[in-house]
Amino acid sequence: ADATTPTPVATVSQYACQRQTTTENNNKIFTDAFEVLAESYEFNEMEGPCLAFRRAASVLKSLPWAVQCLGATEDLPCLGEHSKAVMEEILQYGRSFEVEKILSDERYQTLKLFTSVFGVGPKTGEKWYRRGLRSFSDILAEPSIHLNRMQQSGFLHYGDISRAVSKAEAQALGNIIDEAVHVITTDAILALTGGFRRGKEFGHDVDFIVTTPELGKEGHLLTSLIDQLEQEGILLFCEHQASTFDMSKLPSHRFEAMDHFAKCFLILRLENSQVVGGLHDAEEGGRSWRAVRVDLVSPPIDRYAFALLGWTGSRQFERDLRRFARMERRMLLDNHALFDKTKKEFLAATTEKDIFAHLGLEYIEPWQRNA
Ligand code: DGT
Ligand code: MG
Repeated sequence: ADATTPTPVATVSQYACQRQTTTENNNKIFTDAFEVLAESYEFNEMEGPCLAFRRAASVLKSLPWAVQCLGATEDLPCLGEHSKAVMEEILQYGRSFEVEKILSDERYQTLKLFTSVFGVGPKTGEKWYRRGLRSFSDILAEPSIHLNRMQQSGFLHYGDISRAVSKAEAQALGNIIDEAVHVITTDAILALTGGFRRGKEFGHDVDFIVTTPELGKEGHLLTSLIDQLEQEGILLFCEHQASTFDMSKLPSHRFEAMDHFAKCFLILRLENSQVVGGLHDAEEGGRSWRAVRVDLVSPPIDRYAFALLGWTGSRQFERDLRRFARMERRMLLDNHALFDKTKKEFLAATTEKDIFAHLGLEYIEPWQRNA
């Protein structure tokens, strides 16, 4: 080769949907620090810096190498001055003093604790903090606090559902739900989605899509499935949200808004004997089961590809898919549809590959979406 030809350096895209990100993270020391900063900004309702740190973390997660000096980050997108200053501290001292300050901050610690309860978001956490509450016993001893059903279950099953769910446990739940849904309809479609579809070893919950090939039957399917799980005696908690889906609406601009499909947020009872390789921590305590958080979403079959893509995540991957569609293609994407603003028409898709193709993106496998 000609010695004067510069070696082409693969440039890293600013969009997670143009990067391949496996579960292997070579830059965890930096991304853990960025996640603390992002969360702290989130607790302070500073969306801009929060997203900036999430984007920076996502870029570092995609690298097949570990950053060993700041010079190596020169050509990387989404790393601002603040991110680089934190990285420099970590490179020099092995830790970030700014991050350590946040971790020892009472407000951060309390909001982190409160929002770790199922059904408690940053708003409620903040409200409790402002009332001077600092611990679970403070909350439970305060007579004027009304906990909703979800929060009551969150406290009741706190130990179990704050412990990570393993892949084997996710598979066991998949078998249980698969069996239950096929009692209702033989042609039911069940798909594992969320972090476990991306190949993660552990998760905070297990996410499934459940539907039927017959358009319109999916609403009744979810309620029947809940009845079936109840009859089996494994339904510990269920919050069902009926569908508010309306195809006449354009895709939503707001990412954080929930989608409009019928869905339910569950806590299920999983017997150790149902898990391959069985034994987990709880059994040592003399228990033969654990509680697990499960989300079921039930889109109409013609929305299946969009729902699958939207629920597979990661959240950062989803954010960037939408941002890419809007900024680079003048298209609107959400969990329901893809709309071309130039052609003023919806673009149909039966597979995830169809959606990537409409967007002019190289297909990214689920296990490469851990952005
Ligand atoms: P984890 O924490 O181990 O369960 O990890 P994931 O990636 O399974 O996260 P999860 O279960 O919270 O959500 C799975 C995907 O579903 C997520 O990447 C995007 C989608 N999703 C879940 N909740 C929402 C939501 O409130 N809004 C939107 N737009 N998407 C959501
Ligand atoms: Mg999940």
